[in-house]
Amino acid sequence: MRPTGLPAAAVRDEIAAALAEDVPWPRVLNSICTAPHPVAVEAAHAAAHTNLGDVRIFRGTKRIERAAVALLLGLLGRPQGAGSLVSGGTEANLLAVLAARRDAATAGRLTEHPEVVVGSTVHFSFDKIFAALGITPVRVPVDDGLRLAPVSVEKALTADTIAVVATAGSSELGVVDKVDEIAAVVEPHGVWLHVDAATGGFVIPFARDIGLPLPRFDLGVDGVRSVTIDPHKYGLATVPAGAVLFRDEEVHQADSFFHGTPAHTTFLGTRPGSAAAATYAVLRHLGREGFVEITRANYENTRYLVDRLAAAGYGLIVQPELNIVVARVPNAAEVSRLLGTRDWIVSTSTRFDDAVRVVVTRHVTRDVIDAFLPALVAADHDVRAEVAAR
Ligand code: 0PR
Repeated sequence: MRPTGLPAAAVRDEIAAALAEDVPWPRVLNSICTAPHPVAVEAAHAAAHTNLGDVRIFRGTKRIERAAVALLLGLLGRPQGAGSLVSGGTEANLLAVLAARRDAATAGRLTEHPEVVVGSTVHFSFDKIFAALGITPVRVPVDDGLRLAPVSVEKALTADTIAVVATAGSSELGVVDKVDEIAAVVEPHGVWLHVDAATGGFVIPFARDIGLPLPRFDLGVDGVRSVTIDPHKYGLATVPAGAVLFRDEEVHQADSFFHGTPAHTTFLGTRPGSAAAATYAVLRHLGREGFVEITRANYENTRYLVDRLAAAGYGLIVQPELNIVVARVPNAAEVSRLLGTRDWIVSTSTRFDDAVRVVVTRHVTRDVIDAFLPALVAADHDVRAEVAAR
Protein backbone atom coordinates (compact mmCIF):
# COMPACT_ATOMS: atom_id res chain seq x y z
CA MET A 1 0.00 0.00 0.00
CA ARG A 2 1.25 3.50 -0.81
CA PRO A 3 1.98 5.77 2.17
CA THR A 4 -0.18 8.51 0.69
CA GLY A 5 -3.59 7.82 -0.77
CA LEU A 6 -4.77 8.63 -4.29
CA PRO A 7 -7.56 11.07 -5.05
CA ALA A 8 -10.93 9.33 -5.44
CA ALA A 9 -11.08 10.33 -9.12
CA ALA A 10 -7.77 8.59 -9.84
CA VAL A 11 -8.95 5.42 -8.12
CA ARG A 12 -12.20 5.59 -10.05
CA ASP A 13 -10.22 5.81 -13.30
CA GLU A 14 -8.15 2.76 -12.33
CA ILE A 15 -11.28 0.76 -11.63
CA ALA A 16 -12.94 1.95 -14.83
CA ALA A 17 -9.87 0.97 -16.85
CA ALA A 18 -9.92 -2.52 -15.36
CA LEU A 19 -13.66 -2.94 -15.95
CA ALA A 20 -13.18 -1.84 -19.55
CA GLU A 21 -10.97 -4.91 -20.03
CA ASP A 22 -13.89 -7.21 -19.17
CA VAL A 23 -15.65 -8.75 -22.16
CA PRO A 24 -18.85 -6.79 -22.89
CA TRP A 25 -22.09 -8.73 -22.37
CA PRO A 26 -23.04 -8.95 -26.08
CA ARG A 27 -19.87 -11.03 -26.60
CA VAL A 28 -20.54 -13.33 -23.62
CA LEU A 29 -22.22 -16.53 -24.79
CA ASN A 30 -21.04 -18.92 -22.09
CA SER A 31 -22.52 -17.41 -18.97
CA ILE A 32 -25.64 -18.25 -17.04
CA CYS A 33 -25.26 -14.78 -15.54
CA THR A 34 -26.24 -11.62 -17.38
CA ALA A 35 -26.32 -7.90 -16.66
CA PRO A 36 -28.38 -7.62 -13.49
CA HIS A 37 -31.69 -5.80 -13.77
CA PRO A 38 -31.32 -2.04 -13.09
CA VAL A 39 -33.70 -2.24 -10.10
CA ALA A 40 -31.47 -4.97 -8.64
CA VAL A 41 -28.37 -2.81 -9.09
CA GLU A 42 -30.05 0.14 -7.44
CA ALA A 43 -31.24 -1.95 -4.47
CA ALA A 44 -27.81 -3.60 -4.08
CA HIS A 45 -26.19 -0.18 -4.08
CA ALA A 46 -28.60 1.11 -1.42
CA ALA A 47 -27.83 -1.91 0.79
CA ALA A 48 -24.08 -2.04 0.09
CA HIS A 49 -23.23 -1.43 3.75
CA THR A 50 -25.40 -4.20 5.19
CA ASN A 51 -24.34 -7.54 6.70
CA LEU A 52 -26.87 -10.29 7.25
CA GLY A 53 -24.37 -11.98 9.54
CA ASP A 54 -25.52 -9.64 12.31
CA VAL A 55 -29.27 -9.37 12.33
CA ARG A 56 -29.29 -7.50 15.64
CA ILE A 57 -28.14 -4.51 13.60
CA PHE A 58 -29.65 -5.18 10.19
CA ARG A 59 -33.23 -5.88 11.25
CA GLY A 60 -34.85 -4.27 8.25
CA THR A 61 -32.44 -6.03 5.89
CA LYS A 62 -33.32 -9.34 7.56
CA ARG A 63 -36.98 -8.55 6.94
CA ILE A 64 -36.14 -8.09 3.24
CA GLU A 65 -34.36 -11.46 3.19
CA ARG A 66 -37.38 -13.15 4.77
CA ALA A 67 -39.68 -11.48 2.26
CA ALA A 68 -37.46 -12.58 -0.65
CA VAL A 69 -37.40 -16.16 0.67
CA ALA A 70 -41.21 -16.07 1.00
CA LEU A 71 -41.52 -14.97 -2.63
CA LEU A 72 -39.19 -17.80 -3.72
CA LEU A 73 -41.12 -20.35 -1.64
CA GLY A 74 -44.32 -19.17 -3.32
CA LEU A 75 -42.67 -19.60 -6.71
CA LEU A 76 -41.59 -23.11 -5.73
CA GLY A 77 -44.97 -24.31 -4.50
CA ARG A 78 -44.36 -24.39 -0.74
CA PRO A 79 -45.33 -21.14 1.02
CA GLN A 80 -45.04 -22.91 4.41
CA GLY A 81 -41.45 -24.00 3.73
CA ALA A 82 -38.28 -22.23 4.86
CA GLY A 83 -34.91 -21.19 3.51
CA SER A 84 -32.03 -18.73 3.31
CA LEU A 85 -30.37 -16.56 0.75
CA VAL A 86 -26.78 -17.67 0.26
CA SER A 87 -23.76 -16.89 -1.88
CA GLY A 88 -24.77 -19.09 -4.82
CA GLY A 89 -25.47 -22.59 -6.02
CA THR A 90 -22.39 -24.11 -4.40
CA GLU A 91 -23.28 -22.96 -0.88
CA ALA A 92 -26.96 -23.82 -1.39
CA ASN A 93 -26.07 -27.36 -2.49
CA LEU A 94 -23.68 -27.69 0.47
CA LEU A 95 -26.39 -26.68 2.94
CA ALA A 96 -28.84 -29.11 1.37
CA VAL A 97 -26.39 -32.03 1.64
CA LEU A 98 -25.64 -31.08 5.25
CA ALA A 99 -29.37 -31.02 6.00
CA ALA A 100 -29.80 -34.44 4.38
CA ARG A 101 -26.96 -35.84 6.49
CA ARG A 102 -28.49 -34.40 9.66
CA ASP A 103 -31.88 -35.80 8.71
CA ALA A 104 -30.36 -39.26 8.25
CA ALA A 105 -28.66 -38.96 11.66
CA THR A 106 -31.91 -37.90 13.33
CA ALA A 107 -33.68 -40.87 11.77
CA GLY A 108 -30.89 -43.21 12.96
CA ARG A 109 -29.94 -43.99 9.35
CA LEU A 110 -26.51 -42.33 9.18
CA THR A 111 -23.83 -44.95 8.52
CA GLU A 112 -20.04 -44.63 8.62
CA HIS A 113 -19.76 -44.25 4.85
CA PRO A 114 -22.58 -42.03 3.69
CA GLU A 115 -23.37 -41.95 -0.03
CA VAL A 116 -25.23 -39.55 -2.27
CA VAL A 117 -26.68 -40.73 -5.57
CA VAL A 118 -26.11 -38.31 -8.45
CA GLY A 119 -26.39 -38.41 -12.24
CA SER A 120 -23.23 -38.26 -14.30
CA THR A 121 -24.39 -34.82 -15.47
CA VAL A 122 -24.53 -33.31 -11.97
CA HIS A 123 -22.82 -29.91 -11.51
CA PHE A 124 -19.18 -29.99 -10.37
CA SER A 125 -20.03 -28.01 -7.23
CA PHE A 126 -21.02 -31.40 -5.77
CA ASP A 127 -17.48 -32.72 -6.28
CA LYS A 128 -16.24 -29.95 -3.98
CA ILE A 129 -18.97 -30.64 -1.44
CA PHE A 130 -18.46 -34.42 -1.33
CA ALA A 131 -14.69 -33.97 -1.02
CA ALA A 132 -15.12 -31.49 1.83
CA LEU A 133 -17.66 -33.62 3.72
CA GLY A 134 -16.14 -37.06 3.10
CA ILE A 135 -19.25 -38.28 1.31
CA THR A 136 -19.03 -40.89 -1.45
CA PRO A 137 -20.80 -39.95 -4.67
CA VAL A 138 -22.56 -42.80 -6.43
CA ARG A 139 -22.71 -41.73 -10.07
CA VAL A 140 -25.45 -43.32 -12.09
CA PRO A 141 -25.66 -43.22 -15.87
CA VAL A 142 -28.01 -40.88 -17.67
CA ASP A 143 -30.49 -42.02 -20.31
CA ASP A 144 -30.39 -41.27 -24.06
CA GLY A 145 -31.81 -37.81 -23.40
CA LEU A 146 -28.91 -37.19 -20.94
CA ARG A 147 -31.32 -37.27 -17.98
CA LEU A 148 -30.94 -39.08 -14.70
CA ALA A 149 -32.92 -42.32 -15.16
CA PRO A 150 -35.36 -43.12 -12.32
CA VAL A 151 -34.71 -46.90 -12.62
CA SER A 152 -30.96 -46.38 -12.24
CA VAL A 153 -31.57 -44.19 -9.18
CA GLU A 154 -33.66 -46.86 -7.50
CA LYS A 155 -31.03 -49.54 -8.20
CA ALA A 156 -28.30 -47.34 -6.69
CA LEU A 157 -30.01 -46.82 -3.32
CA THR A 158 -28.30 -48.62 -0.42
CA ALA A 159 -28.41 -48.48 3.38
CA ASP A 160 -25.66 -45.84 3.13
CA THR A 161 -27.66 -43.48 0.88
CA ILE A 162 -28.41 -40.18 2.60
CA ALA A 163 -29.63 -38.28 -0.46
CA VAL A 164 -30.37 -38.29 -4.16
CA VAL A 165 -29.63 -35.20 -6.24
CA ALA A 166 -31.66 -34.39 -9.36
CA THR A 167 -30.84 -31.46 -11.65
CA ALA A 168 -33.41 -29.04 -13.06
CA GLY A 169 -31.70 -28.29 -15.37
CA SER A 170 -28.07 -28.77 -16.20
CA SER A 171 -26.05 -25.68 -17.05
CA GLU A 172 -23.79 -27.75 -19.28
CA LEU A 173 -26.40 -29.42 -21.46
CA GLY A 174 -29.64 -27.60 -20.78
CA VAL A 175 -31.65 -30.72 -19.99
CA VAL A 176 -34.05 -31.18 -17.08
CA ASP A 177 -34.19 -34.38 -15.03
CA LYS A 178 -37.64 -35.93 -14.63
CA VAL A 179 -37.84 -34.82 -11.02
CA ASP A 180 -41.42 -35.98 -10.56
CA GLU A 181 -40.57 -39.54 -11.67
CA ILE A 182 -37.39 -39.61 -9.57
CA ALA A 183 -39.33 -38.37 -6.54
CA ALA A 184 -41.84 -41.17 -7.00
CA VAL A 185 -39.11 -43.83 -6.74
CA VAL A 186 -37.13 -42.13 -3.94
CA GLU A 187 -39.98 -41.11 -1.63
CA PRO A 188 -41.02 -44.63 -0.50
CA HIS A 189 -37.41 -45.21 0.67
CA GLY A 190 -37.54 -42.16 2.96
CA VAL A 191 -34.37 -40.81 1.31
CA TRP A 192 -33.81 -37.06 0.98
CA LEU A 193 -34.30 -35.75 -2.58
CA HIS A 194 -32.47 -32.52 -3.35
CA VAL A 195 -33.15 -30.67 -6.59
CA ASP A 196 -30.40 -28.50 -7.98
CA ALA A 197 -32.38 -25.84 -9.84
CA ALA A 198 -29.61 -23.25 -9.62
CA THR A 199 -29.90 -22.74 -13.36
CA GLY A 200 -33.48 -23.84 -14.15
CA GLY A 201 -35.27 -22.43 -11.10
CA PHE A 202 -35.92 -19.08 -12.72
CA VAL A 203 -36.74 -20.64 -16.09
CA ILE A 204 -38.89 -23.77 -15.70
CA PRO A 205 -41.86 -22.28 -13.78
CA PHE A 206 -42.25 -19.55 -16.41
CA ALA A 207 -41.61 -21.94 -19.30
CA ARG A 208 -44.45 -24.07 -17.93
CA ASP A 209 -46.65 -20.95 -17.84
CA ILE A 210 -46.09 -20.48 -21.57
CA GLY A 211 -47.00 -24.11 -22.19
CA LEU A 212 -43.63 -25.83 -22.60
CA PRO A 213 -43.70 -29.49 -21.56
CA LEU A 214 -41.24 -29.40 -18.65
CA PRO A 215 -41.68 -31.47 -15.47
CA ARG A 216 -42.46 -30.01 -12.06
CA PHE A 217 -39.35 -29.92 -9.93
CA ASP A 218 -40.35 -27.87 -6.93
CA LEU A 219 -41.18 -28.30 -3.25
CA GLY A 220 -44.79 -29.04 -4.17
CA VAL A 221 -43.66 -32.43 -5.55
CA ASP A 222 -43.97 -35.13 -2.84
CA GLY A 223 -40.53 -36.33 -1.84
CA VAL A 224 -38.59 -33.17 -2.80
CA ARG A 225 -37.01 -32.00 0.47
CA SER A 226 -34.78 -29.13 -0.69
CA VAL A 227 -34.21 -27.00 -3.77
CA THR A 228 -31.34 -24.77 -4.88
CA ILE A 229 -32.39 -21.75 -6.95
CA ASP A 230 -30.06 -18.91 -7.90
CA PRO A 231 -31.32 -15.34 -8.24
CA HIS A 232 -27.92 -14.33 -9.66
CA LYS A 233 -28.43 -16.52 -12.73
CA TYR A 234 -31.74 -16.25 -14.62
CA GLY A 235 -33.18 -14.28 -11.65
CA LEU A 236 -31.34 -11.13 -12.83
CA ALA A 237 -30.08 -10.24 -9.33
CA THR A 238 -26.58 -9.02 -8.58
CA VAL A 239 -23.83 -11.54 -7.71
CA PRO A 240 -23.66 -13.18 -5.13
CA ALA A 241 -27.27 -14.28 -4.71
CA GLY A 242 -28.23 -17.92 -4.32
CA ALA A 243 -30.98 -19.56 -2.30
CA VAL A 244 -31.60 -22.86 -0.57
CA LEU A 245 -35.20 -23.72 0.21
CA PHE A 246 -36.50 -26.52 2.41
CA ARG A 247 -39.84 -28.27 2.50
CA ASP A 248 -39.94 -28.12 6.30
CA GLU A 249 -39.32 -25.27 8.68
CA GLU A 250 -37.78 -27.60 11.34
CA VAL A 251 -35.02 -28.69 8.98
CA HIS A 252 -34.10 -25.11 8.36
CA GLN A 253 -34.11 -24.22 12.04
CA ALA A 254 -31.91 -27.23 12.70
CA ASP A 255 -29.54 -25.53 10.31
CA SER A 256 -28.41 -23.37 13.19
CA PHE A 257 -25.90 -26.15 13.72
CA PHE A 258 -23.07 -23.71 13.22
CA HIS A 259 -23.87 -22.32 16.70
CA GLY A 260 -22.86 -18.82 15.81
CA THR A 261 -23.79 -15.77 17.89
CA PRO A 262 -26.38 -15.06 16.78
CA ALA A 263 -27.14 -18.47 15.23
CA HIS A 264 -26.50 -18.64 11.50
CA THR A 265 -28.43 -20.79 9.05
CA THR A 266 -25.84 -20.29 6.31
CA PHE A 267 -22.24 -21.36 5.86
CA LEU A 268 -20.98 -17.82 5.42
CA GLY A 269 -20.93 -15.58 8.49
CA THR A 270 -20.63 -12.05 7.20
CA ARG A 271 -22.82 -11.95 4.11
CA PRO A 272 -24.20 -9.25 1.86
CA GLY A 273 -27.63 -7.81 2.52
CA SER A 274 -27.21 -6.23 -0.90
CA ALA A 275 -27.93 -9.64 -2.44
CA ALA A 276 -31.18 -9.90 -0.49
CA ALA A 277 -32.18 -6.37 -1.49
CA ALA A 278 -31.39 -7.05 -5.16
CA THR A 279 -33.30 -10.36 -5.16
CA TYR A 280 -36.32 -8.83 -3.46
CA ALA A 281 -36.31 -5.78 -5.75
CA VAL A 282 -36.28 -7.74 -8.97
CA LEU A 283 -38.96 -10.19 -7.83
CA ARG A 284 -41.25 -7.36 -6.73
CA HIS A 285 -40.59 -5.24 -9.79
CA LEU A 286 -41.01 -7.89 -12.48
CA GLY A 287 -43.66 -10.06 -10.87
CA ARG A 288 -44.51 -13.37 -12.48
CA GLU A 289 -45.65 -11.71 -15.69
CA GLY A 290 -42.35 -9.89 -16.09
CA PHE A 291 -40.39 -13.12 -15.75
CA VAL A 292 -42.75 -14.91 -18.14
CA GLU A 293 -42.12 -12.24 -20.80
CA ILE A 294 -38.35 -12.46 -20.34
CA THR A 295 -38.53 -16.25 -20.51
CA ARG A 296 -40.65 -16.10 -23.66
CA ALA A 297 -38.03 -13.87 -25.32
CA ASN A 298 -35.22 -16.22 -24.22
CA TYR A 299 -37.01 -19.21 -25.78
CA GLU A 300 -37.67 -17.26 -29.01
CA ASN A 301 -34.00 -16.36 -29.22
CA THR A 302 -33.02 -19.95 -28.43
CA ARG A 303 -35.18 -21.14 -31.34
CA TYR A 304 -33.67 -18.45 -33.59
CA LEU A 305 -30.14 -19.57 -32.68
CA VAL A 306 -30.99 -23.24 -33.34
CA ASP A 307 -32.43 -22.31 -36.76
CA ARG A 308 -29.44 -20.15 -37.67
CA LEU A 309 -27.07 -22.94 -36.62
CA ALA A 310 -29.01 -25.46 -38.71
CA ALA A 311 -28.90 -23.12 -41.72
CA ALA A 312 -25.11 -22.94 -41.30
CA GLY A 313 -24.92 -26.74 -41.18
CA TYR A 314 -24.54 -27.30 -37.43
CA GLY A 315 -26.65 -29.92 -35.68
CA LEU A 316 -27.29 -30.25 -31.96
CA ILE A 317 -25.89 -32.63 -29.35
CA VAL A 318 -29.25 -32.62 -27.57
CA GLN A 319 -32.56 -30.82 -28.03
CA PRO A 320 -32.46 -27.85 -25.66
CA GLU A 321 -35.09 -27.82 -22.93
CA LEU A 322 -33.68 -24.68 -21.34
CA ASN A 323 -32.03 -21.73 -23.05
CA ILE A 324 -28.74 -23.54 -23.50
CA VAL A 325 -27.76 -24.71 -26.96
CA VAL A 326 -25.08 -27.35 -27.44
CA ALA A 327 -24.07 -27.39 -31.10
CA ARG A 328 -22.03 -30.08 -32.80
CA VAL A 329 -18.86 -28.36 -34.00
CA PRO A 330 -15.70 -30.30 -34.87
CA ASN A 331 -12.47 -29.37 -33.00
CA ALA A 332 -14.65 -27.55 -30.47
CA ALA A 333 -11.86 -26.75 -28.00
CA GLU A 334 -9.80 -25.07 -30.69
CA VAL A 335 -12.78 -23.22 -32.14
CA SER A 336 -13.65 -21.96 -28.66
CA ARG A 337 -10.06 -20.85 -28.06
CA LEU A 338 -9.89 -19.03 -31.38
CA LEU A 339 -13.26 -17.35 -30.76
CA GLY A 340 -11.88 -16.25 -27.38
CA THR A 341 -8.97 -14.47 -29.06
CA ARG A 342 -11.60 -12.68 -31.17
CA ASP A 343 -13.49 -11.65 -28.03
CA TRP A 344 -16.35 -14.13 -28.37
CA ILE A 345 -16.69 -16.24 -25.24
CA VAL A 346 -18.32 -19.66 -25.67
CA SER A 347 -17.70 -22.85 -23.74
CA THR A 348 -17.28 -26.50 -24.55
CA SER A 349 -18.51 -29.69 -22.88
CA THR A 350 -16.69 -32.08 -20.56
CA ARG A 351 -18.75 -34.91 -22.01
CA PHE A 352 -18.55 -34.28 -25.78
CA ASP A 353 -15.41 -33.10 -27.51
CA ASP A 354 -17.28 -31.79 -30.56
CA ALA A 355 -19.63 -29.46 -28.71
CA VAL A 356 -19.80 -25.69 -28.54
CA ARG A 357 -22.17 -24.47 -25.88
CA VAL A 358 -24.08 -21.19 -26.05
CA VAL A 359 -26.17 -19.86 -23.18
CA VAL A 360 -29.07 -17.72 -24.29
CA THR A 361 -29.89 -15.20 -21.63
CA ARG A 362 -31.29 -11.71 -21.64
CA HIS A 363 -28.38 -10.07 -23.46
CA VAL A 364 -28.23 -12.75 -26.18
CA THR A 365 -30.62 -11.06 -28.61
CA ARG A 366 -31.20 -11.69 -32.33
CA ASP A 367 -28.63 -9.00 -33.14
CA VAL A 368 -26.04 -10.77 -30.98
CA ILE A 369 -26.86 -14.12 -32.64
CA ASP A 370 -26.65 -12.52 -36.10
CA ALA A 371 -23.20 -11.18 -35.26
CA PHE A 372 -22.06 -14.46 -33.67
CA LEU A 373 -22.95 -16.86 -36.48
CA PRO A 374 -20.44 -15.50 -39.02
CA ALA A 375 -17.80 -15.42 -36.26
CA LEU A 376 -18.45 -19.10 -35.47
CA VAL A 377 -18.37 -20.09 -39.15
CA ALA A 378 -15.10 -18.17 -39.65
CA ALA A 379 -13.44 -19.71 -36.59
CA ASP A 380 -14.59 -23.19 -37.62
CA HIS A 381 -13.25 -22.58 -41.15
CA ASP A 382 -9.87 -21.31 -39.85
CA VAL A 383 -9.47 -24.24 -37.45
CA ARG A 384 -10.33 -26.77 -40.19
CA ALA A 385 -7.71 -25.17 -42.45
CA GLU A 386 -5.15 -25.31 -39.65
CA VAL A 387 -5.96 -28.96 -38.87
CA ALA A 388 -5.75 -29.91 -42.58
CA ALA A 389 -2.33 -28.22 -42.85
CA ARG A 390 -0.82 -30.24 -39.96
N1 0PR B 1 -25.60 -26.02 -9.84
C1 0PR B 1 -25.84 -25.73 -11.13
C2 0PR B 1 -26.87 -26.52 -11.90
C3 0PR B 1 -25.15 -24.69 -11.74
O1 0PR B 1 -25.40 -24.40 -13.03
C4 0PR B 1 -24.18 -23.96 -11.00
C5 0PR B 1 -23.36 -22.88 -11.65
C6 0PR B 1 -23.98 -24.31 -9.64
C7 0PR B 1 -24.70 -25.35 -9.11
C8 0PR B 1 -23.01 -23.57 -8.78
O2 0PR B 1 -23.44 -22.27 -8.58
P1 0PR B 1 -22.46 -21.09 -8.14
O3 0PR B 1 -21.45 -20.93 -9.23
O4 0PR B 1 -23.39 -19.93 -8.00
O5 0PR B 1 -21.86 -21.48 -6.84
N2 0PR B 1 -23.40 -22.85 -13.02
C9 0PR B 1 -22.60 -22.00 -13.87
C10 0PR B 1 -21.74 -22.91 -14.74
O6 0PR B 1 -21.00 -23.75 -14.20
C11 0PR B 1 -21.71 -21.03 -13.13
C12 0PR B 1 -21.20 -19.96 -14.03
C13 0PR B 1 -21.85 -18.74 -14.08
C14 0PR B 1 -20.07 -20.15 -14.82
C15 0PR B 1 -21.40 -17.73 -14.87
C16 0PR B 1 -19.61 -19.13 -15.66
C17 0PR B 1 -20.28 -17.93 -15.67
O7 0PR B 1 -19.83 -16.90 -16.46
O8 0PR B 1 -21.87 -22.79 -15.94
